[in-house]
Amino acid sequence: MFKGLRETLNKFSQKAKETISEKEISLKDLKKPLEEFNLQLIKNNVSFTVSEKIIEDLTNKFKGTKINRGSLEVFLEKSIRKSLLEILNLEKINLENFIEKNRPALFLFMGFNGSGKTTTIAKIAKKFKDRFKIVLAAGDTFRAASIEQLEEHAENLGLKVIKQTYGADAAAVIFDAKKHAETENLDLILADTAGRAHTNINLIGELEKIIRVNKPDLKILLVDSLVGNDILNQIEVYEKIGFDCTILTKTDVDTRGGTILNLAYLTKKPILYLGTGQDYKNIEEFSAEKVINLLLSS
Ligand SMILES: Nc1nc2c(ncn2[C@@H]2O[C@H](COP(=O)(O)OP(=O)(O)OP(=O)(O)O)[C@@H](O)[C@H]2O)c(=O)[nH]1
Ligand SMILES: [Mg+2]
Repeated sequence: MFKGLRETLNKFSQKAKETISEKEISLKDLKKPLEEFNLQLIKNNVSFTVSEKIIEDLTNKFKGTKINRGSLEVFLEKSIRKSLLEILNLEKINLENFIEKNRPALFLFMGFNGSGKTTTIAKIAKKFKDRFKIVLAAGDTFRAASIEQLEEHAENLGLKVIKQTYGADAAAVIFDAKKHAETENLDLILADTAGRAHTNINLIGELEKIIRVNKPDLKILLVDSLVGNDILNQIEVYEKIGFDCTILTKTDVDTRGGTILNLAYLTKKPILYLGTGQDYKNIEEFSAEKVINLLLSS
């Protein structure tokens, strides 16, 4: 996970030490290593705004001080750790308490095509199904085979799916699921939606209707780790609709790693989970400390 970013962070202080021969190091000696560091961050998908913040943090730490060459590595690691913590230290949501408080809680999964909505619904259902009574809502009435895909997961997990036909009003499907959960005294509704691409204005309108009609308790935005620069556009689209928190998927297949920093810094919203593979068990709770320790490990 986060391989490229991890190597970049790891190598930076090492490289800085190698490049600089002075005994006492000040900011001007670090100019070149910092430039190279910035470039590497960007190469590993860290967006310009975020890399700028990290470089600026380091520069500010160094301003007006001279560091002994021997303590440079420790100094830089500490400074980077602090900068990363500022980015990743997001508000937390305790989902179990949240579900208890909002029973039946409606979670709405949103995100671009292929971002991992349907798979993540199944992973979360599996995680919570022994503790809570769950129903799935087939709110993607648009993409071919999407209902069958959700039904297959439901069958594997022994859960019920509320569905209509393709082309049906997604808001109505989710409304039915909500009513079902209320009558059956269930705890949690996990609602799938169709993948949104920016050109699909009508699908965005559909999403807005789903929200207006069903007032989800939690609107979750799914982002694929491989999204690259398009993350800015995706966040912009969903900020218009509104979302409460995010899930970063496919961290297992992303060799760069910068997306997690972008997601945290650009949304400032809780990251609930990281997707770490295609199996139901491949989902990990997000923890800033864990991610930072991993990023700074060799
Ligand atoms: N390696 C890996 N693959 C994942 C992960 N999450 C989802 N996938 C895969 O990504 C592909 C798309 O996942 P879906 O869950 O269908 O995505 P979706 O957002 O529902 O897609 P649409 O319904 O088409 O918008 C599937 O092949 C999943 O198995 C993950 O964390 N790691
Ligand atoms: Mg889907």
